[in-house]
Amino acid sequence: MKSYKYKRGVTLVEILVVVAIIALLASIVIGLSTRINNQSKERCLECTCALLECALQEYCEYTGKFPEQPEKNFTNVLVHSEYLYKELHLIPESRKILEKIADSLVKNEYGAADTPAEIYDPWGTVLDYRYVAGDNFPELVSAGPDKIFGTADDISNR
Ligand SMILES: [Ca+2]
Repeated sequence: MKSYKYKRGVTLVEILVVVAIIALLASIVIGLSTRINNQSKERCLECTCALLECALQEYCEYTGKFPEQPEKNFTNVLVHSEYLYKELHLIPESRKILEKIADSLVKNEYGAADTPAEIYDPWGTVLDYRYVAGDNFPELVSAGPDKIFGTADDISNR
C-alpha cells in the first residue's frame, strides 16, 4: 500500500520559490515601466528646451541680448524661472513660442496670481535658467528624475 501523505499540497519551500519568482518579475516590470516613463519625460524635456531656445533666439533678435538672470549664485531656481517666463512673455514672437509649451509645464504655483509663472520640467521641478553676460548661450537645467539639483541625473540643454 502506497502512502500519498507527502504528495498532496505544496511545501513551504515551494511557496517561497513561487513568491520569490513573482517578486522578481514584478520588480523587472516596475523597473522597465519606470525607465520607459523617464525616457518619455526626457523627450518631453528636450522638446520644451527646444521651444525655450527658439523663444530665447527670438528674444535675442528683438532686444540684441539674452535675458540676464537677476542673481548670479545659481541657487534661487524659482526666481530664475519666473524671470525667464516674464522676459520671454514681453516679446511678442517669444510669447507665441512660449504658448506652445504644454500647460502642465507652465504654472504659477508660487507668488500672487499676477506674478510671472514658472516653467517646470516633466518631473514637476522648476526648470533653472542660467545666463550671465559673456556666455555663448543660456543654459536650461532640469533637476532630472530625482528632483534634486546638483546630482548626476541633472539634464542641461548644453
Ligand atoms: Ca538631479
